[in-house]
Amino acid sequence: MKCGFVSLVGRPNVGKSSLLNTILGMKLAITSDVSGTTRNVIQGIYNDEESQIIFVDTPGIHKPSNKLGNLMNKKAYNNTEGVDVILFLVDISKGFGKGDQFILDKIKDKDIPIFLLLNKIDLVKDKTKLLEEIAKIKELHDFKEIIPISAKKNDNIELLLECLKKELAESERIFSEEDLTNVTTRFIMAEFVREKVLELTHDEIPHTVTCYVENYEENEKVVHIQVLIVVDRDNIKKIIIGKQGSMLKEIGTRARKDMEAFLGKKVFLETYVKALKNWRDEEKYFLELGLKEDDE
Ligand SMILES: Nc1nc2c(ncn2[C@@H]2O[C@H](COP(=O)(O)OP(=O)(O)OP(=O)(O)O)[C@@H](O)[C@H]2O)c(=O)[nH]1
Ligand SMILES: [Mg+2]
Repeated sequence: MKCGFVSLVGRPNVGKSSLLNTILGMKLAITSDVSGTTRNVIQGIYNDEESQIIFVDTPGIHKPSNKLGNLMNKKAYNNTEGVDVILFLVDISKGFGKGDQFILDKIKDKDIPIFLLLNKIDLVKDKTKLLEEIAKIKELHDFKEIIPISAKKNDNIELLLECLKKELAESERIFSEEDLTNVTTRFIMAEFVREKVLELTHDEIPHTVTCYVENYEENEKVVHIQVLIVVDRDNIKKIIIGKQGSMLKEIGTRARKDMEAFLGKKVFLETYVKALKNWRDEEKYFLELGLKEDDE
């Protein structure tokens, strides 16, 4: 049995969480076309007959503009320590940029094999240009593997898993086969709501929305879930609620579908929004995001 830890790192929006979901064959981590979607480190445990691979999804590494950004970068770097392989993702439809180089410089001397994953190849029409780009990137580091993939279209994911297994050591399973992740179901439910907020409001609202499950009651057939959406300004609250509550209703409808797919049960979801001034400055904000404990 081949087992080990593999972390996913890269700039925001390159497709780390999408890749995690594709590998697991289910939606565990939320994704969006807005940068900075992932805030927490999320482990997803992949099992097959011959392996167990613990994939560690991390926040995109970026130029931080506030305390939250700093903490997110730190989380991402911390999770490149002690792993067996680093998957370094690049959005190849955009090419290899300064931000990618910055991350490579931080991880390349760690004595951990790095796989360079050129994601979003489905968007690359000019294959000659792609080959030229690969030739250039090859010179930057002695990557263990360079694999063009599409997390969205499931291209080369089998190949990636085969290559990973070659790098991992023989051992017993580390977690039981029923274990799926390190995060709680409540956390995942709150994330589903946050994803819909990002999806539906786009650039109208900043990334400072936080969602909590305030109440979670489950019986054999149904789950009742109450989610609080916290923002720091009244005008953002208004946007999220929408005309006569229409936006909030749509957020709820979409999130409920994901919840039902995940839980395999009928879900009654209630969502409401609160604006709390200075929310982002509060200690509690960082604590609740789970970003504090091992960052000291
Ligand atoms: N066309 C295409 N789009 C992709 C692919 N992989 C991811 N995306 C899209 O890219 C966007 C960002 O994906 P995420 O998985 O959220 O990216 P991330 O790297 O986790 O981003 P952060 O959490 O912000 O660091 C989403 O809109 C995805 O649907 C791909 O292979 N092809
Ligand atoms: Mg992500």
